[in-house]
Amino acid sequence: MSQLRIFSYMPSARVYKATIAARLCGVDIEIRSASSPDLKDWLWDFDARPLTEEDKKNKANARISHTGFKSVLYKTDGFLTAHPFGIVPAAFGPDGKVGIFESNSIMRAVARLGCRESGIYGNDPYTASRIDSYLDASLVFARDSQIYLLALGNKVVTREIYNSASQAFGVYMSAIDSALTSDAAFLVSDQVTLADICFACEYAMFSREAKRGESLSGIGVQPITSETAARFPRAIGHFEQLCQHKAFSPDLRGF
Ligand SMILES: N[C@@H](CCC(=O)N[C@@H](CS)C(=O)NCC(=O)O)C(=O)O
Repeated sequence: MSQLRIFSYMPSARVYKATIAARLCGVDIEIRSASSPDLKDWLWDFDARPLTEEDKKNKANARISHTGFKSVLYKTDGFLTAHPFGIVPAAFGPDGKVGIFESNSIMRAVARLGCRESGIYGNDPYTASRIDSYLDASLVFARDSQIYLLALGNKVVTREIYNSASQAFGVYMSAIDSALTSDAAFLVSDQVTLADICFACEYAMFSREAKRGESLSGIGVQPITSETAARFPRAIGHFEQLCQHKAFSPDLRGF
């Protein structure tokens, strides 16, 4: 039996946070997934699976979606007890009772389950807390990033949403860039930590905006990431190096 089960759509850079961490600290994760459009045809549960005709008749599980999905989603009571916010990625402990939500917390769970010597969650309370600081700051950026990416995907992006995402991206990337001074190879310590994993996955997710050139030119703007290597050379250099790392490359090679 795996140590952690994650239910999500795939591909998902949110899930990559956990899979990269798992490679670094030796945790066995099971991933149950389908493509994002197909997840509406799945039962959202610890024992997630494609819906049967019988499941579709059970309206008690039919819930109004709220973020990133437009249709009804079939979430069981057990799923919502374990996951009160009803979102994916949704991780579960082996008995299916303990739900862990938010991709950063799922990644933390992996680090806690894994071998401590890996050092990916720091080796003392100060370093671990500094890693948490990066994860919290990344989640603040991720909120603006998600609003922008969903608006682009739904072809409803406005100048206001674009400007807000652009500002959030600038603040986030400036901080990452300035943390990576010439003698700092990683964000927090002298090795890869959850802070680096989170940054790499958030940047990978955000960079998908460049694929929505049509929606962006429709409001007369360029992708926010178009000048990014010149604006944030150390942050982008770090991202590129992480993409080559053997724990990251199976997931992030394509970025
Ligand atoms: N900040 C969360 C974001 C998760 C999230 O917003 N998930 C959305 C899909 S992108 C969801 O599951 N929505 C379920 C619904 O709409 O009911 C994370 O990093 O895990």
